[in-house]
Amino acid sequence: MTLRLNDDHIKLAIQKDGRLTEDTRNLLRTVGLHFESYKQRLFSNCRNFPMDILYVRDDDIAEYVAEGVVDLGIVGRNLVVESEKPVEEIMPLNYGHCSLKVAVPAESGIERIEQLSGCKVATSYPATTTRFFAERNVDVNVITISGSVEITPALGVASGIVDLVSTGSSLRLNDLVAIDTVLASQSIVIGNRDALANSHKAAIIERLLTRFRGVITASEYKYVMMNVPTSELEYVSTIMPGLKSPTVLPTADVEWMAVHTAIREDMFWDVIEELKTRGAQGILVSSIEKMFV
Ligand code: PRT
Ligand code: ZN
Repeated sequence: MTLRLNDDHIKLAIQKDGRLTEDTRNLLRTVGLHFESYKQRLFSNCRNFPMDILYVRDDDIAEYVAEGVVDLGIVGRNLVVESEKPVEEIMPLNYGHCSLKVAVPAESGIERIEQLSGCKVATSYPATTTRFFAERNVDVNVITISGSVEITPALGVASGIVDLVSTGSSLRLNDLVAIDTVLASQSIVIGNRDALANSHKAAIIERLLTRFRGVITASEYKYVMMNVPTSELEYVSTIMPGLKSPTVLPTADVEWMAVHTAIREDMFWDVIEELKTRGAQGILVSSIEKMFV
């Protein structure tokens, strides 16, 4: 594949049209990149960053990165593992979460993968599936199917499947239950090893990754502002696992202090409930667009 791209630029491959496309484009725009993305385009140049973006099928991204057709790719980890290509897994992006699971018909009574010994298992992930069962010394016959894997047990093609699951509704719809997890996946950045060893390219890549980190970190925190009784301040400071010490400002009333801090999303509700029991009032919460720690 020969493309007329700028040699001074790094090249990034992203999914052209699929589940990851919108989130990936949003991420690139949130980090301030300006680029055109018409549906029919194969690539576009960033107007304000030395990078060209290629739009391809997600199945090809790991190969293009490994071969150096592009320097970076954004793709589901599931496909990177399945490709077995020598690429660097650089950074998880916190979207496109799913897992590759072993599932069987609900009425089969099968609960452990060992019970699939000697059986057929259908999947679109033959390499990952073969490795998974081999590592556990369970001898299965892996059947490669390119789509609609979940209907194969009902068709009598296989006793079990290995397929991607996010909400699980597709499994339920087909009367299947998950009995094990092969791998957890999300959208990740992968890199070509030669590009990462090239100082010119590595510097541009690091600039891009710093921007990604700013957006990802921000999505994990909420910014909280509140008034706290001065008498409770010391205790309140200890329960707020912010970044560093919270910012504390006096208010017109000496009995109250204004406190500003960032709180991790996963502890957020517990902390807010505790703050309320300690008399905090006027709690304002906002999202953070970008955050560098
Ligand atoms: O055209 P192209 O080859 O680029 O795209 P594609 O059709 O091969 O892939 P696409 O766009 O469907 O998925 C791209 C990536 O999204 C995958 O490689 C995963 O990394 C990620 N992803 C996240 C998922 C899901 N969630 C997911 N739920 N990919 C597929 N699914 C399937 C799942 O297997 C099931 O059949 O969606 C269906 C619904 O899932 P439930 O569990 O929500 O019912
Ligand atoms: Zn695909």
